[in-house]
Amino acid sequence: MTGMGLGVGAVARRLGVAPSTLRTWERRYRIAPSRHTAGGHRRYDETDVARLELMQRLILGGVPPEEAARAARAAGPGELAAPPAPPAAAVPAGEAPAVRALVRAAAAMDAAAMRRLVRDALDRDGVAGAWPGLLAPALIEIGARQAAGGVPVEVEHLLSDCVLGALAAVAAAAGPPVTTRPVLLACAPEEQHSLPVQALGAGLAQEGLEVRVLGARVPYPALAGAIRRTGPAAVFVWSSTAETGDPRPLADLPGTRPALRLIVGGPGWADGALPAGTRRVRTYAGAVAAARAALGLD
Ligand code: B12
Repeated sequence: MTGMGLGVGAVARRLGVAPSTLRTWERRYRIAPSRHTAGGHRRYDETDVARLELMQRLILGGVPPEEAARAARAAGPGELAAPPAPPAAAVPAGEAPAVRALVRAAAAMDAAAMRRLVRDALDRDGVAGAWPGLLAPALIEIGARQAAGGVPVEVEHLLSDCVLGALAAVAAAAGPPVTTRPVLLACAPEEQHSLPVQALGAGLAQEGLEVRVLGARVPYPALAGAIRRTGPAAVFVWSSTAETGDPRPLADLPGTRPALRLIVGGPGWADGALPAGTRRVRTYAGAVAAARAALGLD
């Protein structure tokens, strides 16, 4: 840190929050930098940053913001210097910095920072890079924390909504498709985990494939109807949990001419019981490759 201290943007990046969050904390909870430049810009020194980090750690640990701010304001040098992160704030050290930042922002329910991190990654890396590199690992980490009681379920809902919104924007901005036979994407009946299907749909659209995304909880008769009406080259069905991964009804889906390729993905499918000719894919890239192969693109 220079003698001038850090500006609000640099501190926000360090904490993985939006700059507006720091301004809100200052306004609402009176956690302010000790100095301002002659032009009135905020300047945070090491102690100011340590105070903010303590406030954030307490909030992530479940302390209400007002109380966290009071404790951070009152903290002496010893408390500010020792940063044993509470379990909720600990992101496995192996995670990429971007994943850590998104998980932190999600745990703090900082929607503005989440949207910025998600949108930047999608702009920079496309869905093919951002889903496996950032979005899926962050979702898995938040899911694991939620299951362990580390974060409340509303965090999972907010992160899902933020990712779904960003993926919808990508799909809407995709150029005209270069293929004609569509790829149909659906969740298995009663399967609410639609994120992978939305990610794959947006990613395939970004690659110029014609897609039809049917979303969450698609009953098999509805999927059958969509197959008859659209004559897809490939049908992708997602199941996240064993409750929705019964493969038997897949055998009764109608065929098309030329024949469609049935692809299944997600940890819910029971191995071994899939209808003959069904392709099971285990990664995002594997799903893209299977869809492209069904269209004769590779
Ligand atoms: C977001 C989320 C939700 C959101 C879904 C929002 C939405 N529109 O999608 C909401 C809040 C609605 C939700 C609800 C529920 N959820 Co939920 N949820 C999740 C979470 C955090 C992410 C889901 C997701 O997108 N997964 C996809 C990717 C990111 O994860 P993955 O499948 O593990 O990824 C692996 C592979 O599949 C592959 N991969 C990754 N991406 C892709 C993409 C493609 C195309 C392919 C082929 C492969 C692939 O790589 C990974 C490593 O191997 C997961 C955590 C998790 N690990 O999945 C829990 C999770 C799936 N949910 C879980 C549960 C229990 C539920 C509920 C039953 C909770 C409840 N009691 O109500 C309900 C309802 C379930 C239902 N009937 O559908 C459990 C399932 C446990 C189990 N094995 O049965 C999980 C695993 C959380 C946990 N750790 O316990 N959930």
